[in-house]
Amino acid sequence: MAKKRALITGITGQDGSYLAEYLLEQGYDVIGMIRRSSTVNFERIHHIQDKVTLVAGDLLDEVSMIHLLREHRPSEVYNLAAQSFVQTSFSQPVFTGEVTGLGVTRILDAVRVVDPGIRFYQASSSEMFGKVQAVPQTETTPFYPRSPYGVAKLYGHWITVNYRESYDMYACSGILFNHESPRRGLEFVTRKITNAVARIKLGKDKELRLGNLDAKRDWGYAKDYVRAMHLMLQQDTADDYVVSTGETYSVRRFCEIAFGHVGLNYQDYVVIDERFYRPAEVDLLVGDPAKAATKLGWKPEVSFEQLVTMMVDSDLQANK
Ligand code: NAP
Ligand code: F7E
Repeated sequence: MAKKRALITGITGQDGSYLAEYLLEQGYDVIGMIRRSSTVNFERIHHIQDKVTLVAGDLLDEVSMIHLLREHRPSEVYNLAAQSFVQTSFSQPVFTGEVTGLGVTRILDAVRVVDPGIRFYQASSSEMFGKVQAVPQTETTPFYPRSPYGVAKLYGHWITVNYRESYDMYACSGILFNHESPRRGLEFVTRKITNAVARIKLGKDKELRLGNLDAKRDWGYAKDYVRAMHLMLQQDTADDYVVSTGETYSVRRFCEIAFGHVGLNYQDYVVIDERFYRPAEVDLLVGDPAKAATKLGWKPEVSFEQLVTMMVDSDLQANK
């Protein structure tokens, strides 16, 4: 049987790197779309660089994606690329809309033009629930985004549904709740905390400046979540799924566990800094993963405490 071939946009990101590893393990040919930059940023994929094919393309440029789809003919496309940082979306709302929102139309349309039989995964987000209209959030909970990022993701979600319904494409939207790992970008609160804990423990820093400690998130492990992406594209029909743990914890609790893991009290080091507050906040997210469990047979394997301590341990090693 011919090898399956997948294209991943955003392969240099946290999820892209884990998904590439997972698909290689499943025997796929993996094509990774990377955007041109003056310096390479392959930190997350350097260990698999010789096993994947990296090709240039950009979500801002539909023609680049038509060319690479024609040349490489994947059977599955995972659209993970995005301007993914909520805080930045407030200062760069138009750019975020171009990449995170309209970018989805560009790649979906490139797929439609080249081969509408290609299976498509869109990286949608719990940020679409924003000011939540029900607890816990399910696939049928009404959306109420609270940032330009959330608004852009909502556009990406609905254009995916629209292409599925208009052109009979196998297009899925994975509504993923926050997922973290030692590869998480340093600007996101979890990694910011675990990196600071390591640096403080090693005597390299003295304090950690944070914003809203009372925000609650449903935090899972990125490596668990990429399995769900793959499962969504292996079903008889395309559909949308919430992927989450079903548990929620505050940023404060994350700090407590992370500092506690190295024998410190977060209250001695965390300083509240207004600069890290957002113009509009998402106070509480908690997803109901029942549909993913029943229909995909998916469940998370790493607990919240395991995730926090894994990230602290990794940052202790990296900062030595
Ligand atoms: P990430 O680490 O920020 O990675 C984003 C990726 O997108 C990077 O590879 C980046 O490339 C690429 N990219 C950005 N702009 C691009 C453009 N114009 N053209 C092509 N590539 C571009 O994000 P992540 O945490 O892995 O998340 C993956 C996806 O899931 C994102 O769409 C994110 O919005 C979504 N999501 C994430 C979470 C989460 O908790 N992690 C939850 C729900 C949804 P560079 O390396 O060149 O910057
Ligand atoms: O913030 C609060 C902040 O930036 C989490 C992205 O992957 O998940 C992510 O978006 C919470 C917020 O992630 C700081 O106000 C407090 O309430 O880690 P974050 P996010 O905004 O939830 C969703 C699902 C995505 O789709 C996104 O792509 O933590 N918080 N103090 C802080 N956050 C940051 N970054 N920095 C602080 O100092």
